Amino acid sequence: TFGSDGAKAERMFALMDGFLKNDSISLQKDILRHVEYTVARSRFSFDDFEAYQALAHSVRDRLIERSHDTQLYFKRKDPKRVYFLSLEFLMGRSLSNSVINLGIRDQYADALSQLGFEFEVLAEQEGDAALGNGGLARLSACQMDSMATLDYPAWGYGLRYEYGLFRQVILDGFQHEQPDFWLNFGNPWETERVHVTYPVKFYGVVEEENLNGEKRNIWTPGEVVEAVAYDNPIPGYGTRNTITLRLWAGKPSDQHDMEAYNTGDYINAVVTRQKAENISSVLYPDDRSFQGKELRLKQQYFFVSASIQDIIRRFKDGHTNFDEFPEKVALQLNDTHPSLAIAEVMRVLVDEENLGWNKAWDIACKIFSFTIHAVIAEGLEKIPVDLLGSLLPRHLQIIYDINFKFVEELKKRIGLDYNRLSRMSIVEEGSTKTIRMANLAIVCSHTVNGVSNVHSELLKTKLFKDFYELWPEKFQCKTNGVTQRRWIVVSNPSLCALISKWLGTEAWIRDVDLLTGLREYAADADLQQEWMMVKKVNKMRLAEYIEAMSGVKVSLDAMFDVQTKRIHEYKRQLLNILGIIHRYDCIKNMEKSQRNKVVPRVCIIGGKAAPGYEIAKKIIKLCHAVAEKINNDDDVGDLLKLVFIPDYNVSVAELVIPGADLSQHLSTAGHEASGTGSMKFLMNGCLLLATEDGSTVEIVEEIGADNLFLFGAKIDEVPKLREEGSAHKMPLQCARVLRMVRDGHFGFKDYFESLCDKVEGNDFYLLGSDFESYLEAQAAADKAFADPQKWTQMSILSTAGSGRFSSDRTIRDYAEKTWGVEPCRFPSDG
Ligand code: GPV
Repeated sequence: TFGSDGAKAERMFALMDGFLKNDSISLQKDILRHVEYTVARSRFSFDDFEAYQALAHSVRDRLIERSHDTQLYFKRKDPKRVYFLSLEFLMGRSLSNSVINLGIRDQYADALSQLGFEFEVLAEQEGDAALGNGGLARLSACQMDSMATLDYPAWGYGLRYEYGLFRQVILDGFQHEQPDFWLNFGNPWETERVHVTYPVKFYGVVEEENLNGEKRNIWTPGEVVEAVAYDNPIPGYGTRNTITLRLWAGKPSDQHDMEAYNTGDYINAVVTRQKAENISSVLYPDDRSFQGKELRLKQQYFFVSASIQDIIRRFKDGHTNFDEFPEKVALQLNDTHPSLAIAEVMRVLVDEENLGWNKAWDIACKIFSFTIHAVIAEGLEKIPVDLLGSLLPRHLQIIYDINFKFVEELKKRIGLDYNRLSRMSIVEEGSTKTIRMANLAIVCSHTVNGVSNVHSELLKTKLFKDFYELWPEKFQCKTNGVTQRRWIVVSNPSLCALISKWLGTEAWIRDVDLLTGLREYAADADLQQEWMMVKKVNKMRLAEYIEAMSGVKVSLDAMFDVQTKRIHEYKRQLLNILGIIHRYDCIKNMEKSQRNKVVPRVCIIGGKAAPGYEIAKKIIKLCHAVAEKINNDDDVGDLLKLVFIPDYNVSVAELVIPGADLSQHLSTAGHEASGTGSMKFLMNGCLLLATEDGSTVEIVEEIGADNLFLFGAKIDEVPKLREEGSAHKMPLQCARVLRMVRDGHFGFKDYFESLCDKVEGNDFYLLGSDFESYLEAQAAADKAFADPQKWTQMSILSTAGSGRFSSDRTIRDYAEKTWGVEPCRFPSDG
């Protein structure tokens, strides 16, 4: 290739006229060239969507230049790289984020307006890349942005699902799921790497062979699927570095089934081959629950195997000695989903590289780190041994071997404490024998991370207590964070401009701790005035959206009160709805003359329920039933509105979060590992109403308990309250509200019965016992909102205190304390 031939490369680069230019005329030319040659619209009749496509392609060209520079530079410097393995990435849209990180948003806006287009309008044409479920998946996306911005030599690896997270459609108040075929109109951001492909093996048999006196395991697969790489550029902000998110898709393999062609059944052979593509076709929509499906296990191994092969190929391109592997490679496991990587690395090192077990294990233990997002043991992945043994026979053997050696070692350390040994074993004996993936990950990883302080403590004292006692040094905390690039700069441009104006610099976009500089102006009347204006503009945008979606007109003077996140019992959207019914009931029963004291509210709820999660679906229906009643009650008018925002996703979040006055985070204490939505609201100057759970505890440390509304049982009070069970008195107001639901005040009384039963039964999530405290916090919020100055000051202090919750801080911490990687910055000023 000419890459090695300097003179030839120089000449070609000269022919290309150097890098692409970013002045207005060059941008216009590039966009038009893509209209003509990429989108292929005749000169020139093209609509907004086609203009978006051409625009996106011109941005991609610039991203590709930077990716090339970055990868060549990494190759030359050969730093230790970190590989972030995750089955889910919730990227959302790429256009605005890309041009902002490239530093050419204004140039593009100008070029487009010269062509008669508006940047914002074209940006709205883009669909979301929703290759994930919720918090865990969006965290991966934020962390990719931070890894790029902080110049870490990082790669993301995942699966290129053809169908992302289902679209939520509401019919008659019920959730329906529709497929998200997001690739229908093409994906201008990705590049298919037709030559970056690897065979991934499944099924078959393992036989022991004796090769010159050495025993070796030979795995003859029953099926081979080819993995092909699709690269998605992730540009850093204020740097030329652009890293890659490499997603794998299934392709039929040439090695597979050639026999079938020879038997004459040509048509069937082709059809069978086509099935290979199914492997990456659809994202599992079940958040936090483990289903044990074969296809899911196939997906996990498929992306893990392709990624490991890719990583080893890159390592071998320049290194021959595997002793250097841990100096060049850090593998981060995003939850247990990719933890088969451990068995796969062992298989490759032992069976293919012939390193011998001990050496291979030594290497494996130096490269893996593991972050767990779960709080309770019930949700942890346990793979039935039968399933694993049939799909991946060699991996099952390897896991048994790992476990055997681990348990032997353990016996030496702790003696024959069989209870403890069986709790810690990677293999769980029982009616169905299973592999505990979290135990496998802990045994092999050098670091086990929790995602907030309280979560990390919980791992040490409850979930993985036995392991903590054995290896206290493995356990770390990496409190989650979100990227201020997307959650302020992209989604809230007016707030972004206001912050930069008052801080006198845009440096906070890379150095978020500078936001604390806003504290000194929190009481400044001018800033407060401007701050309120920004919120108003964002509320206006949101109000327009609400009206378009639901037909409900909302007043901008009302408090916009938002709870958006996946629907889960532990997140207690039901508590919110019961509180709204209570509010409605109070207004109805109030003297007319008293009503002017009521702080008007627009309650906004949004989020998807897993398709098989009945209770969550009932909560969505209840929300609609209550909304129907309230919104059509002229007697209540603007004092109270309730709207459900359908199909909550990243781009809807970008609209909703800046427009919120108050946001609710109601998890029963001890159930939310961290929570990251709250951080986005906090950055946008939105006040929180929350339980003292997950990362909220740390938010309180940063902004002070006076600047948010806390309520409810604390983490250590929960077990006792549960023990007392239904013995604790159901507060009257709560009972009254439930009675209204049971009596059919909102229709569908039979359908809602089981929801009410849960609260009035054992009330596992403590809605009853937290109810009064919840109402008090709501009253405190009303009172604060009635005083705009006070409210605005609290709002400014929220943004000012949000710096700690940037994913930049999280990623720097990972790089320094877990991965041992250093920045590797392409030498230029971005
Ligand atoms: I386990 N999380 C998630 O989104 N999906 C899961 O399957 C599991 C956890 C979430 C946690 O619930 C949040 O508290 C946390 O902020 C987020 O992961 C990122 O760590």
